[in-house]
Amino acid sequence: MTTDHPVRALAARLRGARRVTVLTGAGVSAASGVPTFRGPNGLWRRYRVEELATPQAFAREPRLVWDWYAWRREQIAACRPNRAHEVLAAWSVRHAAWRVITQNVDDLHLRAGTRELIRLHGSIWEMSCWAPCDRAPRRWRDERVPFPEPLPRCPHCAALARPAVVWFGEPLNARDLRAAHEAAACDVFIAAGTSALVYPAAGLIDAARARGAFTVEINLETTSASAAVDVAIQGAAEEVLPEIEALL
Ligand code: BV8
Ligand code: ZN
Repeated sequence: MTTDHPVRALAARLRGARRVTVLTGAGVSAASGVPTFRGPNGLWRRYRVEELATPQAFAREPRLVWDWYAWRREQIAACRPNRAHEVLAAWSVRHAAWRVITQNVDDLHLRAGTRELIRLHGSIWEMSCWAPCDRAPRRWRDERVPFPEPLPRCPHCAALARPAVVWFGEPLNARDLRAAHEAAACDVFIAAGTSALVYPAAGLIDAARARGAFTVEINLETTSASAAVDVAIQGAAEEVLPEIEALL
């Protein structure tokens, strides 16, 4: 349960803020049933990162990596946006200068109607050509669950298709990263549902503080960012965000 005071203080600060940016991680999708990465039943618990979310793993064992992503797609296909996604989407519609930056690849922010969403790690619902060929678009949407074939192919050159997500060791899209850093120049920066372990996304918290933002964390537990933010609110994003919204 959240203590009342920090939530009220944050709501008061948001009422006067022109620019607000929220960085989300797997914790905001947990209430929708999407497994987190490092929590008690986290995805990485059962798999080792280097086994799955790297280009080397895909080159070595594309079938194993696609089995994992196909399983995650099936999990996520049954999930709906929760109250955390809905509040953030409402903020992005009501305030032109309020932004959501997400590390999540489940597209639940999109499905909730979030405007100007900045997706740092891509989408599990999009593909790109593994070759890559120059005839395929940089990425295309493919929401088939389950896949008709175990190894999806590029429709333009028949090479393997890959999930259009950013794997460990791969650079983030320069345009997305630039948009995220521009959004870090804000009055209030909220890190919600992230363990703040993955860079460069986690570095946005420091970037926001360096630009004078009031920084906030909303998380069930203490993370590596908790000591660095101005206010760490211990609570569930799907409870705290609606509480704040009710005070705006
Ligand atoms: C890059 C897509 C360079 C794939 C993902 C050593 C030190 C520092 C950095 C590095 C290092 N060694 C390597 C690096 C770089 C590496 C990195 O940061 N590694 C970490 C692990 C140390 N980063 C990279 O490789 C990045 N690329 O640096 O490239 C480069 C430059 C030029 C040229 C070549 C290369 C790429 C990183 C992107 C990796 N891809 N995802 C996929 O999803 O399959 S990251 C993956 O982790 C997900 O996107 C996830 O979102 C992200 C972060 O995890 P979280 O979202 O925070 O989720 P987590 O489970 O960890 O935490 C959930 C939190 O929610 C918990 O705190 C929990 O308490 C809380 N919670 C739970 N329920 C709730 C809740 N909170 C509130 N309410 C609730 N209800
Ligand atoms: Zn191709």
